[in-house]
Amino acid sequence: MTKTVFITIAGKTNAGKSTLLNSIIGEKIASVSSKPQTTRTRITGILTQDDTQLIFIDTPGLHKAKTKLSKHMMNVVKESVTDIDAIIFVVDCLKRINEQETEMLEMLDKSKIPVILVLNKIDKIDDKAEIAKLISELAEKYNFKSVIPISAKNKDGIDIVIEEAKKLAMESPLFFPADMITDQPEKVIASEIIREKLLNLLNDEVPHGIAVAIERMDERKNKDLLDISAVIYCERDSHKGIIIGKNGSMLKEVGTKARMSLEDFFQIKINLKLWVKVKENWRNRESIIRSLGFSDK
Ligand SMILES: Nc1nc2c(ncn2[C@@H]2O[C@H](COP(=O)(O)OP(=O)(O)OP(=O)(O)O)[C@@H](O)[C@H]2O)c(=O)[nH]1
Ligand SMILES: [Mg+2]
Repeated sequence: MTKTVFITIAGKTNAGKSTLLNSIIGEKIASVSSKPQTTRTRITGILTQDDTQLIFIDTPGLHKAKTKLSKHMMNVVKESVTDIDAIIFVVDCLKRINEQETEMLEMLDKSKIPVILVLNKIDKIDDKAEIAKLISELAEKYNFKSVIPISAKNKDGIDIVIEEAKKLAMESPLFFPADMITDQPEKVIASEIIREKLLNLLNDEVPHGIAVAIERMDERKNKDLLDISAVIYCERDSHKGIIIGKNGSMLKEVGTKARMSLEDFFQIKINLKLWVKVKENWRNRESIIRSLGFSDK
């Protein structure tokens, strides 16, 4: 009989949840950046080993919601931690536990859902006693199924996370084909790859106001070529100028980096066309949030 388990990956923004998901799956399926609030929707990663299927759900990071988009993102988190078999709660071991994390840990403690605590970024700590201290501090307050120190970036401890996740699997038919790694539609993956490049290349407040919509994605007949056209939405004319850059240099760099990652993911030559448009204050406009696919409803 096969076994499955659904596990939500939750925690503060920038803790390394998406990096962890990518390391578990062994492929880049979730966008990663040093900027907070990188992940905006739930991203499913599927790992099937022998007769066990682990289904991980990466979520937007906990933060104080200031825009309507942020509120939708926090609703996605709330929905993703109920009706689930287990939670992996990721903590950045370099940072103090904040209010949002405490609130969620208390909520999970009451819910009786098994929680695996993952202390991430241990590669940045030389004094291992520090890690032990943090573990005992948290384990004293909350009830964890297990506590695992890892470095998601260096793929250190990932095998232990997978082993612990497997212990929670229950007899059931498989929900996805064994070779499937995500249920994200191809257009969503493509737009996330482009947005990730923008997050990594741009500074300050510009990246947070960006959304990417794929207008077209067609494979040319008889040619191994995929045409992708995407629109980059931003909130202001001045931001549009920054995204395009001097003589189009920034957009060109984004395009080149995105095309390379897209070709890597889709394993086909790609012809990428990018446009930049302004939609003022879109993160507070319900209809635009919905049309871009970020609504939690
Ligand atoms: N040194 C170090 N950096 C890490 C590690 N894991 C993640 N990072 C970095 O931390 C930053 C945030 O990583 P993400 O995976 O995007 O974090 P996240 O929790 O998904 O963030 P949100 O989607 O905003 O909630 C990136 O710059 C990563 O490269 C780690 O194990 N060690
Ligand atoms: Mg993320």
